[in-house]
Amino acid sequence: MASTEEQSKDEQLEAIGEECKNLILSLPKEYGFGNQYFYFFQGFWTTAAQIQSIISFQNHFQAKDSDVVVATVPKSGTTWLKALTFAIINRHHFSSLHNHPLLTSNPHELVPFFELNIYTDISWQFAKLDLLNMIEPRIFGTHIPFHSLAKSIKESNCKIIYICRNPFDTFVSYWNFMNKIALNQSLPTSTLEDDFEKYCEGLCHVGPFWDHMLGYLKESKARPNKILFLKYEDLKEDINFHVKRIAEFLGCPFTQEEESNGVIENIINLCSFEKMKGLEANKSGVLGKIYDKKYFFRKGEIGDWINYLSPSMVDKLSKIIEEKLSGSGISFNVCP
Ligand code: PAP
Repeated sequence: MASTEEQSKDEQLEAIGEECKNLILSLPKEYGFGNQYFYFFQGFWTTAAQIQSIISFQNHFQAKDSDVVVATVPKSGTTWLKALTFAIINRHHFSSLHNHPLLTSNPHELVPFFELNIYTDISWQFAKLDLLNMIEPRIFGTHIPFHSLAKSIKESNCKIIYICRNPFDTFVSYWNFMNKIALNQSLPTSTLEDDFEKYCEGLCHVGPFWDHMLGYLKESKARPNKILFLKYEDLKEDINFHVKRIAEFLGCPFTQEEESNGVIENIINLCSFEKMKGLEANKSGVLGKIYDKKYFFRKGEIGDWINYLSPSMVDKLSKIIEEKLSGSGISFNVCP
């Protein structure tokens, strides 16, 4: 836990322009997950740097009907879904797997985040893109809740694929990730107990998680051709079915010939946790200045939470899930 003196200053805020800073200073502010300040902006918690880029994204992004957006709760399978989406959409360009970009690039380098890569000046600046001249269909990633996406995404015919994961494993994955980053930067780490409390209060990036899930779920029910709602555990259980489902949703179903030629299996293997974790492209190197690529591949399992959470934590989070999500249709398989 950081000291009170350390807590008093939000360094992200120091780097932000005057106009945006005034807006941020008017928002509710709390010290949250991973020793960061969070602001309650447009109905969710996020950091000062993110607010600046989300506003820029909302003001400037022009969606095309052919765009595909991979939207996720952090630590729910973003890297996996970006890889699968990229591989499915581009399968005709890279039918020989020997020169596939996923063998030499991390999925986050192939599918940029709006708020972390494209519309940011102060962090993770590795992908300055010419948006108008990107090869179509353009594929983007985001953690932004549905209601705060740029208007043109909601109004155009572009497609959104959403993934969430059981909150027990998501929390454990998030906590491990944030602590590795803190250690790497010689910053104070936070205890599992402290971060668990913050997570349960929704005081984490794009939290609370239940509102994030419910927002995308509602839209996916209202517009099933626009938003495909997926869960990490379902992909783990039957990846073959879900790869086909994603391709159909995107309007590029696999042909009989592709199926018999093993195209689906090739994509599944290329994007599998074991394959991706073992690639040099994901074992070394850094995204932006602080995110070691290897941090995105830890265990890739369902149920690792059992090694971290006490019975009382499990009880508390179970009650929150029951209270916030029961009746919504969202339920999770939490065991391997
Ligand atoms: P992000 O939101 O920061 O991009 P994200 O990719 O959503 O992270 O989450 C990382 C989790 O997905 C890690 O889970 P773990 O900590 O429980 O291990 C990571 O291991 C897992 N993961 C990454 N790639 C894959 C993959 N190809 N298949 C399955 N799980 C994966």
